[in-house]
Amino acid sequence: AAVEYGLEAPFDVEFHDSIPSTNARARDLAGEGAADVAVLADEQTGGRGRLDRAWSSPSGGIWLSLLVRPDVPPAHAPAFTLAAAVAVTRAAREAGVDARIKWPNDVVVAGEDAESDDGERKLAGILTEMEGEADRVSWVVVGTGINANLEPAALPSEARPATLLDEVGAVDRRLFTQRVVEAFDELRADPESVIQAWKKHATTLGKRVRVDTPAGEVVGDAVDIEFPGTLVVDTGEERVQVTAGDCEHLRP
Ligand code: BT5
Repeated sequence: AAVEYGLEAPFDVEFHDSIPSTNARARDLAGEGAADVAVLADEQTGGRGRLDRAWSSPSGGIWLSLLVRPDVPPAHAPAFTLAAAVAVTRAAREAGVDARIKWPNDVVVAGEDAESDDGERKLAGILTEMEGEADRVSWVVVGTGINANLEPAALPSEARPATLLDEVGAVDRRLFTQRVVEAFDELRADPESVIQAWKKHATTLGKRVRVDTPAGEVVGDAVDIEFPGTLVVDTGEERVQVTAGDCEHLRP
């Protein structure tokens, strides 16, 4: 079923009932010179996560890609992932969900045992893609997948998914998306403010973590986050700055 989105400015909206991937569509639009477009779909048939993983996107979710052309160097792109995570977390908390941010790109709902990630379930994930020169990005596409009006059973169980439907009942997807886009728009105007906002809702800080990074595994205490989205892990011997990777919360 199609949904009337009609988002308010500053993003033009392109809505699809079904599309392979809103990120792929936003990248095409970037190639055509577009800016400040929100691509939305009710269903994606080829949704992607990081490292080309599949992202399950049945009808009823909020599959959203924001195409922006910020005046920043490519190294600042992680701040946009963080901004989207904060935006989704705020909207979910307003809707009554105890959402928190798991570094770097997950919005999760806490489980019974809030001290470890046992039972933490993934409500949303973010995939940021970009193109640009050394000193300035040409475009950034911030893809955000939010499990909205879906049953968790419609998603892969090994992914331990959470959905808004299951947590608080069906949401008005147009309004929810509007809140996410507004918050993102506010945060992107001041990327350095994102870090403070992120810390407020982070579940990773203070936890013992194992991070699988391109340079190897880092195990220690997640002690801080630094602009543009670097996780600082205290291994007991040194403080390691991790810019990318998959993070697992360990029991203390
Ligand atoms: C992400 O990747 O979490 C980024 C997901 C981005 C999706 C959006 S939807 C709109 C836009 N268009 C796209 O094509 N993509 C973006 P990653 O951290 O790599 O997590 C991927 C893993 O999450 C998978 O390997 C599964 O285990 C799990 N997963 C797949 N679908 C899920 C879902 N709907 N909910 C929760 N977990 C899921």
